[in-house]
Amino acid sequence: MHAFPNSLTNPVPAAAISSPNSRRLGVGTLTGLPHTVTRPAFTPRNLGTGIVHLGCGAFHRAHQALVTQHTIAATGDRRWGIAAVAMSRPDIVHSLRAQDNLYTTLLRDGGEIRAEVVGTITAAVHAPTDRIGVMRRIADPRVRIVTLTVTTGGYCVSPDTGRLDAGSDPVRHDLRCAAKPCTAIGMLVGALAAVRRRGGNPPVVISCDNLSANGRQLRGAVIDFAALRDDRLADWIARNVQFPCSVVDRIVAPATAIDEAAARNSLGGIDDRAPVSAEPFLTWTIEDFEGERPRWDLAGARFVADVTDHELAKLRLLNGTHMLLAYLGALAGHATVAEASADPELAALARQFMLHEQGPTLTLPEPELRRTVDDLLHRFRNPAIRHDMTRVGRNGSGKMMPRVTDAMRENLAAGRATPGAVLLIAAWIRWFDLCGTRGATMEVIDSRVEELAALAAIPDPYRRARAFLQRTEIFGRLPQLDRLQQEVGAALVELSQDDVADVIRRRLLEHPTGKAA
Ligand code: CS2
Repeated sequence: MHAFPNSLTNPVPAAAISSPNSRRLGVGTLTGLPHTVTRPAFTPRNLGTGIVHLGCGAFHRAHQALVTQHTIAATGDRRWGIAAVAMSRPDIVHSLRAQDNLYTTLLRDGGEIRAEVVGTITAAVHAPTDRIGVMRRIADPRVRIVTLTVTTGGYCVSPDTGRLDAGSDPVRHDLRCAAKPCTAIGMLVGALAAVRRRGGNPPVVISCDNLSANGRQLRGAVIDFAALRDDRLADWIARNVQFPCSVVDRIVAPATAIDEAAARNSLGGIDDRAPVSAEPFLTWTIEDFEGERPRWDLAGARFVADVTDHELAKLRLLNGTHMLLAYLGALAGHATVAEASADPELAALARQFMLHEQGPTLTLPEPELRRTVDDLLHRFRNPAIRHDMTRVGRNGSGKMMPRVTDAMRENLAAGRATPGAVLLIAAWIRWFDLCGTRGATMEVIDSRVEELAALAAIPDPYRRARAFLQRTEIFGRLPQLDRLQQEVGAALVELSQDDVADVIRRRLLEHPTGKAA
């Protein structure tokens, strides 16, 4: 039986083949690139497609697509090309197709750039205009792995219940139009239903997003969605489909005109309209699973029995501190994480926050914690990565719990003070006051922006602090609410009156080690 009706399975147009004279990156220009540029060690056109990736953003292209390239180079196993699916905007699809799906990764450390042309993308697909094509590809028996970077919102999970948000508009749409879903969850369920009808093993589905227990959240959302269509399908997915958790760590900044210029320079004058820029650091930890997979472990990834400790350390040390630097850094007038972490007060606060607030909630031994903190501060300071505050600070309401307040709750229960988390929360609230005012550089992008802006309008800072802190869907259930209200309220007053540097200096002196006062 055909997985999808034939009339609807229009093949995605083949990538445009560039002419040998083109000044644009493509198969025809690959051989003439300067020897300093690393090229695929295989012929890109000879790859099969064993992976479908949903969310063809810079993060995927600077990470998984590159690791897969190194894996294919190490093993010669040509089955693992990637059909990369853009979930919303078509620009990246157009750019990739115009250059035979090739693009450059620029690994930047200060002034140093290492350029590598990546050739693992076998097809660039635009989901909104080819939803059936996406499902057809996922259901293809040669596809053994589906990976996702669709951001937190893409999982359609309600923060209140941790299960599928069945009442949200996109989910309701996908339940009505099962044949043409718009969400990643709807597409996965549609494709898995086709695999079940066809028979044979389903692909393994791996989340690469920055969520806690990302595989389990994804599994829950997919099974909940399937159950709303057909209980037997939900049951089949629960028994047959593996959703390992995975943790990716690489700081990737969105590409700008500067990156295009840097790519052209590295490629000896050849244009690349889809370069990605990232730091050299990279880790990828994947919960082990049954079945075929590329030997990503030969190219820097790790398969482990359980990713939990690694995930907590990454979310709390790196991502939590990113939030601290973004919210306070923007209030101090810094435009990027690199600028903020070169500021002595902010750097001292970030170090204290990691060592004495986030660190004690993790299983990392002290010397490893210290090493990780030093490395992170070095990574944050990388001036070549323009990680702007609005981007790092976006969707704070969805990031607070896993990155900040879960640890804060543990600290309070253990009698440890939480001055960094208090300042972080106060600075985030302050963004709502300042956003849109004259001279403010930050922009609040948040799925709850309207309701939170209404809370931010409460004139009394202590009442305002309480109104925020009571939002359990953002912070979880916080203990010692009266004390926290006083602390966040006082921080709000100080941040509205004084320089950020003075506020930090005063508070660092009050709690020099973050221990309970
Ligand atoms: C950042 C992450 O924007 C953010 O939330 O904290 O994208 C961060 O750069 C990556 O998780 C690094 O691995």
